[in-house]
Amino acid sequence: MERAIGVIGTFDAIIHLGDIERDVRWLEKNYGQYPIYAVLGNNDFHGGRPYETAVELDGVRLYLCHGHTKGVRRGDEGLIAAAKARDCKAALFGHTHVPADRTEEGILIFNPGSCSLPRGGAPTFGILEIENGSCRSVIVDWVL
Ligand SMILES: [Mn+2]
Repeated sequence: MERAIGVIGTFDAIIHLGDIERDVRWLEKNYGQYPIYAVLGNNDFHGGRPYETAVELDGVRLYLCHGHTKGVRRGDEGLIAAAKARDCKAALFGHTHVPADRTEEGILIFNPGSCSLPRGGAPTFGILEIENGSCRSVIVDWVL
């Protein structure tokens, strides 16, 4: 995370999509001046955060979940339904550790992958550039 944040440089908020374990405490300690949005994953047992939520950033509503309760290994249907139910333009998830950046039924399906435990490729993270109600998504990969 520290390397990813260094690569990004400037940003307005941090989103962590679950299996947060100690990560969010580290983020809050080191980057507590930024808004940090985080959801619990299937390996989080301490509570204190929701399993899913929606946030609105500069006019774009984002649905956030870890993905294990939405069947993300089988397909996008659960994500699309949950995002639509919350009037969101994008569904952000983790769990698979495999990056995704595609649009289905008008919903951005976005998984940043993993910057520490990638599966099947290089470490990755995601950037969303949100401005005036529009959202541009990028997956960044790099070799450690
Ligand atoms: Mn998981």
